[in-house]
Amino acid sequence: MRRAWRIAHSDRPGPVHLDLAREVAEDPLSHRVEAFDTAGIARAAACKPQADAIEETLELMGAAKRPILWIGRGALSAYQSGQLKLLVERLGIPVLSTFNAMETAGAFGELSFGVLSRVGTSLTRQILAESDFVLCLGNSLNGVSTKRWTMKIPTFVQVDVRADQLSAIYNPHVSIIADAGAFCDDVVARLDANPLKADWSEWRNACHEMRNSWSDRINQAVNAASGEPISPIALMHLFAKLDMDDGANWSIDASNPGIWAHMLRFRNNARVLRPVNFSNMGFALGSAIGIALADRSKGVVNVLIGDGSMGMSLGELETIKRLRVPVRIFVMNDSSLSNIRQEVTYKFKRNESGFDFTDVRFDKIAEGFGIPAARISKLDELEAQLRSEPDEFPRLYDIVIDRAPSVWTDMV
Ligand SMILES: Cc1ncc(C[n+]2csc(CCOP(=O)(O)OP(=O)(O)O)c2C)c(N)n1
Ligand SMILES: [Mg+2]
Repeated sequence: MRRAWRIAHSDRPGPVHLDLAREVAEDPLSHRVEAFDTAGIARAAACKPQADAIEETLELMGAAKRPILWIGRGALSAYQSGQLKLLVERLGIPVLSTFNAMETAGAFGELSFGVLSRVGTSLTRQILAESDFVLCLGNSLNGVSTKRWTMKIPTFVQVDVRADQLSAIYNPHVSIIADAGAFCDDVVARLDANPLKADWSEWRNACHEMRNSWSDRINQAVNAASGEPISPIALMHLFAKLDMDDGANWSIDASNPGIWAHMLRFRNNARVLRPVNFSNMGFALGSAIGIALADRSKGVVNVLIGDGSMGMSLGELETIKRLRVPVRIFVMNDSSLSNIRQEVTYKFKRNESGFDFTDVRFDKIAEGFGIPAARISKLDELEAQLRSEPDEFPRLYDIVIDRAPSVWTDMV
């Protein structure tokens, strides 16, 4: 259990699978189980960086004109503890997040520019392309982040508590084995004593201009969208407009829902679950039940889920109803396995059959389970319902989504 706790809380924090042998599960406990010292384990896991590696990093960064910080899930504990915020304030450089660290996408106010992944947004792709130095913190530069290792990355330093994540595919100029929080503390202390002379205000301004153009592109896409069926871009824009990504809980399924969600800004300790590495469908609803029940005081969990994934998860609705699990389910219903259809069209220029469903009424299915639900065909209907929503959950919105916008070509 000590080991499980350590795994859950260090490195990339997350759930741990405990595999109990049957004899262990059947045996009555013969002694009282004492609580163990979790703070001690956390201290032992906080591996400190070497001082000369920090000097080398700051020398490279100080010589750069357009540095960025690209954080991954390995930096999540440092974000939650506030250590990362101090580092970002001291450095004053633009911050990108990996898909796996989506909850940090808007964590640092004006310095946050969102999620860079295989798809990314046009803004995050542009910022990486124009940068000349990247500090990768708790970011393994995996296939999802780097478009299967085809992205060009300039001079970079990689900091990770796991040695096997360093130089896995890309070769960093400096690699540092350290806990992200310990790295933040040491760099902040070093900069307090001896600040860098570099002035990156021009670069910051250039990034802010890029963001303004990006907002214009989003507004254009939203205005150009026909009202019915609902454009996925306009749906994300509505969530952002209603601040539904601010400090909130989200569980997001595989496929296009996760990709369109790159447009959200997740601020103020939002919590976001998604199946990054295996991108397994049918993840979001079960996970939402887990986090909603783990701590009911944290409020409602928003679920963003495609109709394909929803079809795979229907049995969960019974559990949700019976245990009155506080979830707000948004089904992005485009009657299709759109991500796959769009990939085939994009890569192979073919339009095969086998991706599309008939029109399934998930609102009626939810009602069959006793869960209040509505079918939404227009965005202003959804906005009106969300604004006057009773504070009672679970609840499901079956949203008719326009399947035409492709994540391969139309991501803003
Ligand atoms: C368990 C599982 N089976 C199959 C896949 C392959 N796959 C990836 S995306 C996708 C389509 C998902 O459709 P839907 O949930 O409706 O989302 P959409 O892309 O249409 O928004 C499929 C079949 C997968 N990722 N996981
Ligand atoms: Mg679909």
